[in-house]
Amino acid sequence: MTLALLRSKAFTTLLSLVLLVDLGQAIQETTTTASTSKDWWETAQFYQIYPRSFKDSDGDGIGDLNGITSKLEYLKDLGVTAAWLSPIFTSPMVDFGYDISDFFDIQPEYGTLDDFRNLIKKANELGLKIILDFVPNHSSDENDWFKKSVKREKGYADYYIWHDGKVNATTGKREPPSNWLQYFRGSAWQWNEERQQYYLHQFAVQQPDLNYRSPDVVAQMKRVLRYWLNEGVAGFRCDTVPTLFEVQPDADGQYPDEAISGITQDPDDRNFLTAKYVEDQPETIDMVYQWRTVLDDYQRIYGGNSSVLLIETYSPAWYTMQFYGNRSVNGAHLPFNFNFISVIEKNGLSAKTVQYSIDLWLQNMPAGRTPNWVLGNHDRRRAASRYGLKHIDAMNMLVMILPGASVTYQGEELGMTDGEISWEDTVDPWACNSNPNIFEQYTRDPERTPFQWTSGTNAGFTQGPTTWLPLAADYKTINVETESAADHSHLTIYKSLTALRRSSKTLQNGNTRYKVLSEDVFVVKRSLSGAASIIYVSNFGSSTVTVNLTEFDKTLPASLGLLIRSLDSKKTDGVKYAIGQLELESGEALVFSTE
Ligand SMILES: *[C@@H]1O[C@H](CO)[C@@H](O)[C@H](O)[C@H]1NC(C)=O
Ligand SMILES: *[C@@H]1O[C@H](CO)[C@@H](O)[C@H](O)[C@H]1NC(C)=O
Ligand SMILES: *[C@@H]1O[C@H](CO)[C@@H](O)[C@H](O)[C@H]1NC(C)=O
Ligand SMILES: CC(=O)N[C@H]1CO[C@H](CO)[C@@H](O)[C@@H]1O
Ligand SMILES: [Ca+2]
Ligand SMILES: [Ca+2]
Repeated sequence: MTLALLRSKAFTTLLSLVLLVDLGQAIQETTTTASTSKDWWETAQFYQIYPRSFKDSDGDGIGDLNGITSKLEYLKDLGVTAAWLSPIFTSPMVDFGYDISDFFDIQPEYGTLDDFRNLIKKANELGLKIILDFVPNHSSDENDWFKKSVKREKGYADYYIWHDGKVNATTGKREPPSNWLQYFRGSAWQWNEERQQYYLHQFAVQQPDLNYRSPDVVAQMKRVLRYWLNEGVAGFRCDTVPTLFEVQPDADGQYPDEAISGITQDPDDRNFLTAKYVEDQPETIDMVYQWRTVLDDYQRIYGGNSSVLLIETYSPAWYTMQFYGNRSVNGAHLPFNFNFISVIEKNGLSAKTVQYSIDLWLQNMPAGRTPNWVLGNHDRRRAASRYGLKHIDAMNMLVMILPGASVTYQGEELGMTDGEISWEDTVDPWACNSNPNIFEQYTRDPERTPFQWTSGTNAGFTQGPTTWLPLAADYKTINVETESAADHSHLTIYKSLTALRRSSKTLQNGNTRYKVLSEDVFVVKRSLSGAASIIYVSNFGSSTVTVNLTEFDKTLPASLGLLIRSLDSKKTDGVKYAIGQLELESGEALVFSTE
């Protein structure tokens, strides 16, 4: 789905090429800068909150800010560094907050500005950072800017991308300016009766694209950033960045048509066409550099910690890596790395696809930048459903053992799986714009079901009688209450990992080596001179195997102390295991120390 599918052809071609060469034989080694003074975000665990589904405080069945505030202690206890909140701004909720009608205020059903200030205050007290979603590509059609633009009011006439369209020589009828398609199915152009022009919307009809070729828009969006920095946020996660700019019209004022991609036969599906003219334009990279300057200037003037820019992009590496900046300019701190989602979705989970996903990032990343690892978000089926519940610990371990920052989508720490949502209960516009036969291909509702706090009524998400989406079926066993009480659970494993990441200089600053060891087994070693090494080993296959870890690294001691083990592992924490003949069951994942 989404942008990744569009790229999937490129990915598959690349991947099959690489897999022909047996990567399993090669040991990949990365030397990270052994600097001991890393900034907070360079080793951070980010945690994504989908506010609508996190915690309801007033019984209306919809999550809200006071709900989040009441659960900040949970995040502290979990050991994460910063939480990023999906949009909380005023919105008609056509795309559940990604259609913003006022970038400077809070959606009433989520709370008020005072509630937000209270949330920030409590987070500061706990030493947690709060990051907001910045949705720069479009606003809601109910935004005052759009209403003024429709009326061609002074200063707003060019805020959006307007066009007269074309006249069909045969029929004499007006047609859209180009064949471009929106993400949520159908034309990306919508006729506006009042202004007598088409406007561009790369997402829903109610999400008109802002015109970044207008200096007023550029200035306005920087104002948005400064406004929330003033409210004490620690940075922004920028939504759907590659769609920011489109190609400029030609000398006659016309936009070029996209070619047919050959990926799907469905002419309403965005993937029916290429996205050469509507994504990955060079101007977009420069705009991100400009936003970074806004953040850096703010810190220079007002002091305090650095605030971060996290970028959402499913674009190919050659484009994505430019967001980091170049030799003379800083860009985003972390362009999100979705390889563990995209590559594995396309090619399945195996030691080789894990290795390939890591290579694809580390081998393309510019020198001196910080890697990051993402397992999921509110647009993708839940990690435990995609990888299989038995591999969720292995994947949570992986993203925290690898160098750099990691990102957790709410519920991944519990092993939450997708909910089953009928067509009748479906609310996601992407699915609703399709039909009862194919909606499951598009719907993003299953990964947005309410967070599971307890095994009680409505999973403790709300005191009220209803929830905005039905609960996932597994809430009686997969929830915070049950997993906290257990000696060993996905949650306790997750907490051990964040604790290790915080305490281990090796994980923060060490070198990284990794290898496919036998068909199904993947191993990572982090090492730092003068400190214990950390070894991660995981069996992604379906049968028990015995491996010899000295084949991977001859300098390892004959036995290693077990620090953390996956849920079903029958080994014992704290015990030393001989690594010459280490038996690993299917799905077993272990974290060892050389001490
Ligand atoms: C003009 O309209 C006709 C009839 O609907 C259609 O077949 C043709 O493709 C259109 N031409 C262009 C250039 O879109
Ligand atoms: C870096 O990016 C800036 C801003 O886009 C550009 O002006 C400059 O030429 C680039 N420098 C290099 C070395 O690529
Ligand atoms: C900066 O971040 C650190 C680590 O999270 C925190 O302890 C400190 O209070 C922050 N300083 C300011 C000025 O916010
Ligand atoms: C992961 C993510 O944030 N996806 C969002 C990308 O942008 C569109 C439009 O704003 C949203 O619908 C997605 O949820
Ligand atoms: Ca509520
Ligand atoms: Ca755009």
